[in-house]
Amino acid sequence: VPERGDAAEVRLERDGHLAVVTIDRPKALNALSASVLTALGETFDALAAEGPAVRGVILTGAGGRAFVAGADIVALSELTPEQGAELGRLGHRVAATIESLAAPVIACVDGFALGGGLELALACDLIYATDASSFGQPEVKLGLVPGFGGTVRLPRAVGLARAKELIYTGRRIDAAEAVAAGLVTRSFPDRESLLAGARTTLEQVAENSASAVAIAKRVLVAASGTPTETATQLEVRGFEDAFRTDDMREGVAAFIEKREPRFTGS
Ligand code: CO8
Repeated sequence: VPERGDAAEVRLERDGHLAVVTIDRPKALNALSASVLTALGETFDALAAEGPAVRGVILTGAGGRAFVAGADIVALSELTPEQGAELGRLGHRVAATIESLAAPVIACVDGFALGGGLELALACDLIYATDASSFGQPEVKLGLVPGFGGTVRLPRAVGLARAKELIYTGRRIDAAEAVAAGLVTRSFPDRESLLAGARTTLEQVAENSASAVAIAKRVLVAASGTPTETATQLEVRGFEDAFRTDDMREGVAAFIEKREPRFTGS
């Protein structure tokens, strides 16, 4: 099993055509220091370099208590405003790396997903969680504001009013409320079933055309939050791109010939 990124804080394991990325800094509840963020970015860059060999990614936290309890507050205490902005930009680059990966990424939350931790989960395609998990944007309790996409992606996930309530109060919600709000897609009784559930979904995705899934992800990410006209143009371009793929010719031919398609991802 090859490892990339900083082995001390971010682990990468391969499981056939799936990958599991684990943030492993349990003593600080997997808090995001600059080095964790850099290692995460490098890990997702390495997965992107593997191209179609990677069909799905699980992102999770080690230690059994947290996905990620936010930015590293000790590190934040020493930053100038300019360094704070730099950290924010580093975080946004990591989010962009996750969103630009062709394969879908599922955040598997088992415990706290707070502040930058919730924002990291929001950069993934889906959030699955154990029942015992909790979610929140507690930045205002520290005199801070979300700095890693919380004001952008949380309203898209749960609607503007719910996002405002969560960001202004800083209150934590449990997995049941997060499912009801549309933030979490599925919840599970324990970590084992959580990871198994994410694997099942990613395997189901991997049965389909990799190029079609990649185009769908690209359009969904790019169109999110844009005006209808821009979004529909992006969709038409994606639809056109699908027509350029071998997989589209194969998929429709297989349907017409009443056989299973043999997708190559090209
Ligand atoms: N940063 C650094 N250390 C942390 C963090 C954190 N965010 N969270 C927990 N820890 C540490 C604790 O200090 C403690 O360390 P030690 O054992 O050395 O004292 C250890 O983890 C265990 O934590 P607790 O003892 O506090 O455990 P509890 O069960 O009592 O409480 C909580 C768990 C509720 C999760 C609590 O730890 C907590 O409130 N943590 C902070 C949560 C928070 O406020 N997060 C938001 C941070 S701000 C942010 O994320 C800004 C986002 C912008 C990012 C931009 C760049 C990408």
